[in-house]
Formats: sequence, C-alpha cells, structure tokens
Amino acid sequence: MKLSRRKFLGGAVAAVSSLTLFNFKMFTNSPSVNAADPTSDTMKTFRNVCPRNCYDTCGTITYVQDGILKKVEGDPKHGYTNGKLCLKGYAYPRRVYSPDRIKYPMKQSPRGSGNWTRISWDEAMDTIAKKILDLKKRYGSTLPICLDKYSGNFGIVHYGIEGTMSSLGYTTRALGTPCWPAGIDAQTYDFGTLYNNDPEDMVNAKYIILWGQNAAWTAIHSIPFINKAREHGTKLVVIDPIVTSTASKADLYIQINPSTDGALALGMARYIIDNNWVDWEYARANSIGFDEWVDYIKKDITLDWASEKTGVPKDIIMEIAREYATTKPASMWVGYGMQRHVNGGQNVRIIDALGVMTGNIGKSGGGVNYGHLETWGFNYNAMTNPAPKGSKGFISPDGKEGDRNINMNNFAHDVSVQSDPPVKMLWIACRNPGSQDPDTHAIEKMFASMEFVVTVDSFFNKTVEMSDIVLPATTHFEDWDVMASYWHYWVGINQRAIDPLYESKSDVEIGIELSKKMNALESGSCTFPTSGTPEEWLAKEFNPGMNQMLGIKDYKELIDGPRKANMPPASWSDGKFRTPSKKIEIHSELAKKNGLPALPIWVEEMKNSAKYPIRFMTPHPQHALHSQFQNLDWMMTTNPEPKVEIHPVLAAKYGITEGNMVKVYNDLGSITVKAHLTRTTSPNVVVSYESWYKNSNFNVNYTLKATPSDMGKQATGNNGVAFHDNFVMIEKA
Ligand SMILES: Nc1nc2c(c(=O)[nH]1)N[C@H]1C(S)=C(S)[C@@H](COP(=O)(O)OP(=O)(O)OC[C@H]3O[C@@H](n4cnc5c(=O)[nH]c(N)nc54)[C@H](O)[C@@H]3O)O[C@H]1N2
Ligand SMILES: Nc1nc2c(c(=O)[nH]1)N[C@H]1C(S)=C(S)[C@@H](COP(=O)(O)OP(=O)(O)OC[C@H]3O[C@@H](n4cnc5c(=O)[nH]c(N)nc54)[C@H](O)[C@@H]3O)O[C@H]1N2
Ligand code: SF4
Ligand SMILES: [Mo]
Repeated sequence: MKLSRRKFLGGAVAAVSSLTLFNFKMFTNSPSVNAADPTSDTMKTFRNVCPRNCYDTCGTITYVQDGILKKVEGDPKHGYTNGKLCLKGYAYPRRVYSPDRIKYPMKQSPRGSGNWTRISWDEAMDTIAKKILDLKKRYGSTLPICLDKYSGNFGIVHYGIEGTMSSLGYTTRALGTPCWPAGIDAQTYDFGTLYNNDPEDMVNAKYIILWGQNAAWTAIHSIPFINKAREHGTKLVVIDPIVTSTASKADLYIQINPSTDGALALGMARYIIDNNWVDWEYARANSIGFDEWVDYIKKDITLDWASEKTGVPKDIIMEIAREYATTKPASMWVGYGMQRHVNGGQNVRIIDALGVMTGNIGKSGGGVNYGHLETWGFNYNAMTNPAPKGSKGFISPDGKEGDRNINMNNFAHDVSVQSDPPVKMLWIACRNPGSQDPDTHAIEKMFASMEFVVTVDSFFNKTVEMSDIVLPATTHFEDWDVMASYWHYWVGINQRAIDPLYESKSDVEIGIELSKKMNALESGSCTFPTSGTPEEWLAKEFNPGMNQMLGIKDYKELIDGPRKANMPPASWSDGKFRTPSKKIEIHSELAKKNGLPALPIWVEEMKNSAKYPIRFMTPHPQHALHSQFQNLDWMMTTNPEPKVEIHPVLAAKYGITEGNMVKVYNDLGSITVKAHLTRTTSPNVVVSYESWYKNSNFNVNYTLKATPSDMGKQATGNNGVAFHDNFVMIEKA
C-alpha cells in the first residue's frame, strides 16, 4: 500500500496546558447538550477515538443519555492523550448537533446556484448509478470517474471509500498526501522508512529541538512529555520563522529565515566536525557515505555562510551545535511545516544526518522523529474489492492494468489534462479541495468543467457548493471504526455511541447502497458487498499480527480501552535499517536515481520577486483542523474572524495599522482580511492560518500556486506542495 497514507496540572506543565488544553468544565454551562451528570443511572459511556488528521488521535469517553450524546471527555486509559482533549475535541457535541449539519441527500440545480432541494436516498443513488453506467457506456470504462479522498476521517473502515470506487471498475484516483511527503521521502532515502521514537519517550531526552513543529497547537498532548523532561533540566529549543505558541514556551527560540533549515543544520555540522564532537564510531558503523558528506562540509560550509543564509547569529549556531552534540541523548522532532518548501525534503535529510553524526539514532531519548506507520497493518478489507469482470483500466508504462493515478497535490491541473478518457465525474469524500487545495480559482474552473460531482460530507462547505449531489455523512460517534496514529503507538476503536442523525450514513453504508442500486440497474456492475453491519465491517479489519502487536485476542477488548503496540521505545534500536544497503544512507543512490543530490547537501530556497516581495505563510490553525471545527459556534465565539499577521515595520511601510482591512495578492488571486500587527512574525513574512470560517469566503489558497516540494514521489506517489513558498504583495483595502 502506498503511504497515503495525562493527566497533569501543575508546575511548568500547567503553564502550557492553560494555553492549549481546555478543561471541559469551562463549557459545561451550556444547558442543551453538555450539562451531563456522568454518575446518572441512565448515562451510558462509549469509547471513541478522534479520527481527524491529527498527531494525537485522542482516546475519548463519550457520554450518552436517552440516545443523546451529552459530553465528550478524554479517555484516562489512553497513555499518550491521558484524559485530556483539545478545544476541538471538547466541542464535538457542538459538531454532532450543529444546526449546519447536512441532514439529507440533496441535489443542486444548476450546480453552483445554491438552489438545493432535498431528495430521497433512492433518488440520489438512482441518479448517481445511472450517471456511472452512462459514463461507462460512453467511454468503455469507469476511468472518467475520479475519486478525491484524503483526511477528513482517517478511520481504517473509511478506506471503504476507495473500496467503493474499486468495486465499480478502474477509476482515476487522486494519489499522494499534502501533509508530509517530502519528509517521508527524506527519511525513506536515509533510513528506509519513517519510524519515530515513541513520543512518550521524549521524557528521557536531555535536550529537545522542535524543528518547524508547532506542538502547542498541532500535537498538544506531546507537551506534557516535553515538560516532564524539562523538569529534569532538559533544554527545549524551537526553530521556526514564527514565534509560535510553542516557541513562546522554549528555553531558546531561534527565528530562522524560512526554508533555510538545511543551512542551519550544515552550519551546526561544521562546528561539530571542527570540535570533533562527531560520534565517528556510530556514524561509520551504521551508515554509508558519511565521510563523503564530512568532506563536503569541510570544503563548502562555513559558519558565516550559515549565519547569513539563516539569519541566525553565529554564536547561536555554535551554542546549539555544541549543546546538541554533547548533551546525550538529544531528541529532534521535525515538523511537517518545515518540509513544505521546494527544498523541504533535502532540509530534512540534512537534519537526519545531524542525528546520525551525533549518534542519536536508535537511542531512547533521541531520534530524528517525524512520524511512523508501524501500527497501520490492518487488513484494509473495506478497501479491497475486485473490479467487475471485463473492466477496462489504465495501462501503466510497465504494462499493468489498473486505476489511473493523478497527483492529489496538483488536482485541478491533473484532472483537467486527462484526455483518454477525460475525467467527467468527481466523487469527493473526507476531502475539501475547494478550501484545502492550492489555486482555488483553478479548482473552481475544473469543477465547473465536470459533468457530475458527488460530495459526501457533514457540512455545506466550498466543495459541496460546487457539487450536483451531496450525501450526508455520519460523524464518528455514529459509526464503528478503528484508529491508529502516525505519531504515538496507541490504537483504539470507535463504537457507535448514538444512532446516525437525520438521514446520514457512513461512507461504507453509502458504498452498500450504491452497490445495491448499481446491481439492480445492471447486474454485476458493482462488486461492493451489499450487507454487513458497521460492527461486522470493523471486525474484518483485524488480523493476528495486529492483535498480537496490541496484546489482544479480539477487537472487542478495545472497548475496555485503547491499547499500545508492543514496540521498543526507540525506533531503529535494532540497527536494522530498511534501505537497500540495510544501513543509514547518507549517500543515497536511490535519491540520485530520482534526480536528487545523493548527499544531504545544501539546495537553494525559493526567492521572492520584485513584484511579490513578501512571503505569505499559511500554517495550521489552533482551533480548526483545516476546514473542520472553526465553523462551529464555540470556535466562532473564541476566534470570530480571520486575520493576517504583519510585522509593525512592514505594516508601516505600506501604511497599514491594526485592524485595517488588507488585500493580500499575487498573480493567482487575492484575499481581503483584517490586519493584526505583531512582532511574532518577521518583517518579510506575513502569516494567516488556513481554515474555514462560517459565513466567510476567507480562503488563503486563492493566492497559493501548486508549486511542488522536492520530494514525495518515491514513497507516496507524488511530491508535496511547497505551501510556504508563496509570495505576495499587500495593500490597504
Ligand atoms: N494553504 C495551506 N493549505 C493547506 C495546508 C497548509 O498548511 N496551508 N495544509 C494541507 C494539509 S497538511 C492537509 S492534511 C490538507 C487537508 O485537507 P482535507 O483532508 O481536505 O481537510 P479537512 O478539512 O480536514 O477535511 C475534509 C472534509 O472531510 C469531511 N469529513 C469529515 N469526516 C468525514 C467522514 O467520515 N466522511 C466524509 N465523507 N467526509 C468527512 C469534513 O467535514 C471536511 O469537509 O490541507 C492542505 N492545505
Ligand atoms: N490544531 C491543529 N492541529 C493539527 C492540524 C490543524 O490543522 N490544526 N493539522 C494536522 C495535520 S493534517 C498536519 S499535516 C500536522 C502539521 O503539523 P505541523 O508540522 O506542526 O504544521 P504547521 O503548523 O503547518 O507547521 C509547523 C510550523 O512550521 C513552521 N515552518 C514553516 N516553514 C518553516 C521553515 O522553513 N522552517 C522552519 N523551521 N519552520 C517552518 C510554521 O511556521 C509552523 O509554526 O498537524 C496536524 N494537527
Ligand atoms: S483534534 Fe487532535 S488533539 Fe483534538 S481531540 Fe482530535 S485528536 Fe485530540
Ligand atoms: Mo496534513
């Protein structure tokens, strides 16, 4: 398969938690759905896991009374999330019972008009099935149908969406991941795959660097482990172009010029070599190409150069180089933000090499930690359906017949250029390209060119607005599923805590309905099963290997609490790297074969232009998960409107003052948004956190070009997007 894919209150811990971890009691005044008395006789509890694309994948306890979800709490049996949730997690009842939920299947005519009418499930399925059969007849295959699914819900049973498409025949698929592909390839070239230390093991680190990682917002449950280490004197360093919430808690914050992390790491490496702090024994025994890289550094890298490139003073580079190399074990956590650049993967490779040269790989309290997929070995039963007999597929260059893969990270373009046959119909589920993809104007144009668009979602968003039919999706409290994390090592299940609301159905149930209709219209036209309860579908995802890893005999044991995989705390502690040479490949022939430098050497960052001199960074928001959550009432109260953060020096240059409406624009498009003047950014970078606000057309991606990052193709099928290499001009609106 392609990689798509605590309890604490006190001391230093509370300082961070008060910013980021909300106590649910803050919200229990709302009489409608949150005033729950957990001791009540009629109160039932269920186990759930937050299925969002979030490092934390929290275990939750769901309180249900008379069939109504009253409250959601953190699950104390989950050893990483330890009984706490983020604001988004506590807000789940507001999401489940939001008046804005899509309640019924609806059709819009004409598309984009806003003229929606409620239709029955039967009419919806009939219209969709007839369209599929019509396209198949006209083009001789189902390749004109394109699936775009990503991270709305990462549950394993939700791979039934891919399964639904497979059961129709060979289709066109948006392949890749916008999250982390460049870094995955970097670690694949270096170590053979991505495989991080157990994040709970960060308590054993004597020195921690968060490199382009905003944990206080995007992975909040790691903070208590980091703080526990700090109680024993561990120093926390944060490297980010923005003074984030995480940076504000650090012992040392380093404001780096964006996309120059490789230069900083090379400068550090030079100083480590000059002072002979290199762990030669580890590096030479476990890697290939190390001496070649050292020669390159001695020849090409100086501290003056590194300082000038990165904007980091020389003495600070020397300080962190010395401390990182001499305080063992030292842990690095490389975030996904810092690899969203044209040289992002290469920068990760250089940071990996720093970990190798200091002997921090394979050690408890160490590691260059990025992510993992070690606990994702499920059956993917819902995903695996054979194409109907006689299906015609896409013939790949190596002669294999199958689906036609296009680039998820250049979706508008790649859909539009298909010609043999063209893409005519989109099936969108767990995905909001209208808001999350680069170049929104191109997305709009591409959607407008389609014959038919079906979107399955729980909320009316920008993508739904561009669809012909919308089908109402259940929330994870209305469904059975199993969830693994790409960061910690816990696995838990989602129980069906409440019945599906209104007429909503899970994505698998939709597959079942579609199959019934397709086969009624044309027998044998769809292989998706037409039966099975949601719990039976869940049961089919487990296998002896997974059960053994989790120490269970049956998935039902997960109802008693999530389980942690039986794994060593330090990744790579067995020294068995998964590269072709079975060693860490500082020199990677595979990278070279793919047109990349074989060694972790410096690759230039993208520069601004005279016309668009200001970098526009659009990282991940605190109270939203992309286009999810910010639309809810609690979030709109907490954070009512979007902003663009501008350094006062830059603002003065353009005559902008606090609260002015500002136009942020480039050749692709513009957004108009309120200015917030702050010194948390630098004078050449403006910042807006991407998310979807209710009743607002704010969307940073109108300005964002689909520029590829340098890596991703090797392990994920396509390169990533250089989201943070975006340049704009600003003016008072
Ligand atoms: N400018 C900018 N753009 C970015 C990024 C950035 O940093 N800057 N980050 C990128 C990254 S890393 C990512 S991961 C993407 C995220 O892109 P997406 O995966 O598209 O993002 P979401 O908004 O989380 O989810 C999409 C939709 O899934 C729906 N959904 C939730 N649960 C279900 C379900 O069970 N079934 C169905 N059918 N639908 C469901 C939600 O309501 C939502 O509308 O955005 C990318 N876009
Ligand atoms: N609250 C919340 N949590 C989330 C998400 C969310 O939307 N909201 N999204 C989830 C998903 S899908 C993902 S992929 C992860 C992403 O998690 P993170 O990796 O933490 O994501 P970002 O916030 O995009 O980027 C992290 C930091 O990288 C910094 N950065 C950008 N460019 C550079 C650079 O060149 N160098 C350095 N050193 N730093 C740089 C940004 O300023 C930002 O502070 O988070 C997940 N968790
Ligand atoms: S969004 Fe992340 S931190 Fe918040 S409840 Fe879900 S998994 Fe936990
Ligand atoms: Mo992501």
